[in-house]
Amino acid sequence: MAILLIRQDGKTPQWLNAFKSQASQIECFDYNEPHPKETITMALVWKQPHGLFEQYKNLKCVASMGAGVDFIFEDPSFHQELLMTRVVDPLLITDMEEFVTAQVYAYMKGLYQYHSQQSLSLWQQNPYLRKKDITIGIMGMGVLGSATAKALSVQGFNVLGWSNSKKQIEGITTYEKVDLNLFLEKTNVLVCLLPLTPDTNGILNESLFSKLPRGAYLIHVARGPHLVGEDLIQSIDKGQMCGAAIDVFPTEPLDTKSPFWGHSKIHITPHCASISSPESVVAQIVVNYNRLTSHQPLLNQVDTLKGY
Ligand code: NDP
Ligand code: OXD
Repeated sequence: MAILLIRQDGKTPQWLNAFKSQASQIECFDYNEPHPKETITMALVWKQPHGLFEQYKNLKCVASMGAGVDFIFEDPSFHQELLMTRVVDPLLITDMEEFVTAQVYAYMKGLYQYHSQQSLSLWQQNPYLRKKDITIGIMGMGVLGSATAKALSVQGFNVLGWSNSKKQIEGITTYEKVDLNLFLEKTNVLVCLLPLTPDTNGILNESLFSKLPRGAYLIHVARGPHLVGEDLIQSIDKGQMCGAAIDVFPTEPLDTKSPFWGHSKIHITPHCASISSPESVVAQIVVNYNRLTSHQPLLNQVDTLKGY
């Protein structure tokens, strides 16, 4: 029995080192190196090339290295007999809370505008917003959305949450799926923390933006395909949206020719809102590997019928 690590962005050595220091007894292989396919029972993946899983006849579980699992569902070689797990990790949660909070304050205080002014040596005070002027609406009130909502609420922000099923969270007004329009009409800073599924693909579009109060701001930290890029640019150009901070893109790295790069009201970060820490995450993978070996239920198992 062994674990196969499949990712192609050069970060595999960090993960292998974390296994070496925390569980040297577990055999782990890098997909990019020769490995005995018949020994593999768990695949630990991040944006794996599609079509590989069927080559591993003893594979039982595909574990995401992150919170999202969209790239596993999209792989035609993933089948219903395989188990799927994802990351639920305290560091991933606090990193996301902090990133979204930082973007909210940067927007409120107009910090991006001062950054542009600095490049022009322009000394100019601009009006800014206060907490009372902002209602933050979070789409997706799961592990990351709920924690981020609570972190903002504790700091005195007015926070709303929208999700498939209604949540009860002290201090936060929550809306269930059918009440999307009610949620949108009260939100002027929209945060997307939805999983990418067929139901949420393209959800951030012109029609949705038109239901927000005029001049709303978008903080998008979920997945690239949630957002219809041209719709955002048009909505900004018309003044319906006043700008956006975007961390995730349909193709990453973002193409150097993308109109987002040069847009003065769009602020880009390279999918860094919250990055899985191998040192922190490997511990739960080891627990799950041992559970898999002893036929016990897994932690953070994804309901493959639900799709996220
Ligand atoms: P969860 O699965 O815990 O939460 C998902 C939430 O979205 C749930 O509240 C769910 O509702 C809601 N939801 C799902 N589908 C719909 C829908 N069609 N309509 C309305 N609500 C819906 O996920 P996490 O919070 O752990 O992660 C969210 C996403 O964040 C990940 O999938 C990933 O894409 C992204 N991410 C981005 C990172 C970055 O660095 N930019 C880092 C980590 C994650 P319900 O509660 O009723 O099921
Ligand atoms: C994740 C991510 O899903 O980093 O964890 O986007």
